[in-house]
Amino acid sequence: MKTPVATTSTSGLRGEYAQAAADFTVAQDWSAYPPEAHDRWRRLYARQSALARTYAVSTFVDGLDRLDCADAIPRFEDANAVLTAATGWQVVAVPGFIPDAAFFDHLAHRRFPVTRWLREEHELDYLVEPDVFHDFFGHVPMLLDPHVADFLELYGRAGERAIAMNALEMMARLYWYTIEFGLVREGGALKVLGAGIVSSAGETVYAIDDPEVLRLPFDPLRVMRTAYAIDSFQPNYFVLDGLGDMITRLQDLDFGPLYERWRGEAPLPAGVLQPEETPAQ
Ligand code: HBI
Ligand code: FE
Repeated sequence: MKTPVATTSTSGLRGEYAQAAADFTVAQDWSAYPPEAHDRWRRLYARQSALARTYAVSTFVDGLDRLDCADAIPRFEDANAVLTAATGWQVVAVPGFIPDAAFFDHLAHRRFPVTRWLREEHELDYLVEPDVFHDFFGHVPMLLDPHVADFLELYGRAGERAIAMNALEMMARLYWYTIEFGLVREGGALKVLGAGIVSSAGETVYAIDDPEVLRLPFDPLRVMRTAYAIDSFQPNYFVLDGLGDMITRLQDLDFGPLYERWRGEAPLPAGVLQPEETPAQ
């Protein structure tokens, strides 16, 4: 899944936007999925969950097991029973990619927007927009973790100010390089955290095993200053020391002065080690 930043129009996107409420939610309408869609989900799940057991952070694997969704596209109301008890999060169905302000408002209120439709058969390996497999399989298991739960709420609450300060790109990179494409150190090993990686067969192996790709220690300002690729595997990844790392490093950070100082500067190119930097171990 590759999300363009600062989308304000939903025209040209896949999904039934005409049916959506003002907050862009729709009914999941689970009974409308044809048997082929459930079968496609089952195959995607089998492939990606096997990879995740080797490559993903244990929090992801545990969360995935708790959601018990191997055999069919999950019913969001079933997931909500698990989520509410764990962290107070909910998922809400949306037609697809939604405008930034609506997206942030949902996150700020612990509602995670999950796209209703599933990719087609010819898109099993790659698609541009988020679908229910990326959104649910990739993101929802992590919502059961208290650190990720708090981080996403904080990110949602920070959205309005970032938009007002014309610094959305800087803030969006924090989401991109953690929630979507983050790596995390666990028991001395490098593991996948991000939903964009864990929902992709090719990138899961690449992000962890490729000896050439640049992996840098997570640093909020470095992340906010780094461009990202939306149409290829990432040229660099950032490595957290643990899931608590992202929230503890951000909760007391005043983004305002950072936006003021850096929003007008060209971003650092992805994949380039800067002077004085050392890659993550
Ligand atoms: N909408 N459904 C959906 N999923 C996203 O990941 C998403 C979005 N709207 C805006 C958005 N992401 C990003 O532009 C923000 O995180 C900056
Ligand atoms: Fe995503």
